[in-house]
Amino acid sequence: RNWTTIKEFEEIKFEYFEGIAKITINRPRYRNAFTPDTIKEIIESMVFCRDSQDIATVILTGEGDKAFCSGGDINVKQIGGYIGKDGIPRLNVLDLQKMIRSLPKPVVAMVNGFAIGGGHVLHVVCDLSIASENAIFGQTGPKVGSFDAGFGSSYLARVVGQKKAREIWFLCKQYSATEALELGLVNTVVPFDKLEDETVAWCKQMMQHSPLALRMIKAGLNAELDGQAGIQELAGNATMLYYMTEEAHEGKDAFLQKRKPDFSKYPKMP
Ligand code: 2NE
Repeated sequence: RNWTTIKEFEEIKFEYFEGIAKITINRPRYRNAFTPDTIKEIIESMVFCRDSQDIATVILTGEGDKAFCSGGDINVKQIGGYIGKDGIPRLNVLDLQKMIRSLPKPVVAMVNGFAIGGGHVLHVVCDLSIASENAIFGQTGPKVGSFDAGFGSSYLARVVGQKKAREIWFLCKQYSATEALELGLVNTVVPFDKLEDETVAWCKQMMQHSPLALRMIKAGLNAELDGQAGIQELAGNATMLYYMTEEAHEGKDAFLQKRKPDFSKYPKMP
């Protein structure tokens, strides 16, 4: 498959192929652990994906055959958070989690090995997860002095249920791809050498469908869980659709033409 580079980064690869963007965490030396700079680069790529007319779906993955992502890079964890090039401690992976959830296009985790700690949370918040047979899943926070009590816990519980979510966090065990499939934590499991083909096939199938329909479904599924922030997102989509109607333009045109708007001609749908 001929992926072309969209932009060169230091800690990720950002590539394109036939409507699909692929973001690859490129730190195999550290099992694709992320630093604040890795996350900044992914966020920049996600903004590009959101705005691009040529991109319909996004794949998030890790370089190599060992790890999808092993969470925050413990080497740069300091008092108050993870330290990047600017020397400021932060936990900007939370911004990325929100961004993945609100990106108005499907984001697919292509889990090619360990999805551990904050790396596990990243696949959890993706819309779909396609795993290779060698993938291993788990949280480590309570073992290494961390936790994610946000999406990493509450959304996980929505996916696997309360008991299992508590087990995953309290015991910090590792789960095979087969176990993850049984838990509903991933959508399918394939041999490693079929992982990209399968993931691209899922993306291509979604790309045959109405992007607006997928966008609304994603926003609706989020809204049920995300309180006012979720409703805001769903409502933003409703506003976008409203702006596509003549009725909305009548209001705007009347203001600019300094006349009273006439909304009487627009249908009052049952
Ligand atoms: C991922 C795992 C299970 C892989 O094990 P294995 O045996 O395949 O590899 P190994 O030898 O442990 O790792 C290879 C190299 O990668 C580094 C290791 O230190 C090792 O380096 P060397 O010994 O060769 O020098 N490495 C692996 N993960 C790293 C990491 N996260 N940061 C820095 N270096 C890392 C195994 O490596 C593992 O359990 N890794 C640690 C996973 C972990 O605890 N991650 C942090 C969780 S907390 C978090 O991510 C988080 C959160 O809880 C809340 C919010 C945000 C983030």
